[in-house]
Amino acid sequence: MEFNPEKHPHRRYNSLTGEWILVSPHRTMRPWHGHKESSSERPRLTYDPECYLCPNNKRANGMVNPPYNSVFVFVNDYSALLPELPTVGQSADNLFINQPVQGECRVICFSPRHDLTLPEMDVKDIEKVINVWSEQLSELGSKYRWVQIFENKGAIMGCSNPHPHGQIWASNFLPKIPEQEDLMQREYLKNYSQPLLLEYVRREIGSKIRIIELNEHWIAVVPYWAVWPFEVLLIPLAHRQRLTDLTDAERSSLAGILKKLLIRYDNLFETSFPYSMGWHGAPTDDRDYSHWQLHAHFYPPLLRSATVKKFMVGYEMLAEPQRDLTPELAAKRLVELSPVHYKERQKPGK
Ligand code: H2U
Ligand code: ZN
Repeated sequence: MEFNPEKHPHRRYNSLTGEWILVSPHRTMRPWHGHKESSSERPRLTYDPECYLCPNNKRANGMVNPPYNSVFVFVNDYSALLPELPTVGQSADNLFINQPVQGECRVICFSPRHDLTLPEMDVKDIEKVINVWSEQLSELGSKYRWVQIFENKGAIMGCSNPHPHGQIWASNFLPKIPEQEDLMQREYLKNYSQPLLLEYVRREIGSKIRIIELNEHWIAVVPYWAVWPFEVLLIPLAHRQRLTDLTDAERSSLAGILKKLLIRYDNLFETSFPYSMGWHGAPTDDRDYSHWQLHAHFYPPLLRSATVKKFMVGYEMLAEPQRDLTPELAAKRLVELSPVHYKERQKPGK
């Protein structure tokens, strides 16, 4: 019998992190059970007097938000990292090891409108979010080695508030995942004389089977090594190390592809699609990072419906991640969806 990756259990290697994942495609020979639950969503208010992120409202620590009308950034009232603490004093023990850290955490409101999400915002307004991400990276990156820009979306992801917002955590240390990606990309450039993700993009464009969206400057694919059912990797086509390196044209086409990708996500189960997403660019110290290629990861937990999520338990916790649906099939499902947001289609007269 010949090995068929569409049918036979196999492992795939994540070339970006150096981790393996078990793929069990034979388990999806069952019919597709995806179903929609749009009826459970109620329209939201444009302004919610109870929301701690809406303009003019009071936050938990008593501070009042300004009457902002675009993107608004504030220092997280419950920051996980704090600036100006001792940086020396690392333990010398060989078992009980710790390290003092410094950092800053901020919250970024994408819009003053309480009822919107990124895919429902105008491309011009998404572009403003991208510009603020870049400004924040520039400012915090001048002080800290790693700036993690991310969005937690949906209650299922532990997000506390539907008001469209993300977070920014800056630290004087390189956290584990970007450290692995740094190592893998550095090795790849050394061995093959080109950046890993640029070669990856070239190969994905050649094969086409995992592409969700492609425009003049960006590609969105379900990566070959995806762990989450509908995981996506978003990468610029040109060699860019950080968000701050993007041209104006690349920023506006990023806004366009983000909107298109997130509309597909929402349309999959006709629900506001939950996920954690975030940017990985070169660390912001002054070492040589020519091996780095900027990219964003999207990790959505949903598997078969607006409520059925993939659990990372059992084998995943104890051995390694596992998936049934192949990344190729996941890509096919996303590509087959309407490019028009389901809420637009549901409006009277459409
Ligand atoms: P989530 O996106 O995970 O819900 O996080 C929202 C953040 O907002 C969270 O980190 C902060 C929380 O600390 N926050 C404030 O800074 N002020 C508040 O008044 C409430 C929440
Ligand atoms: Zn709000």
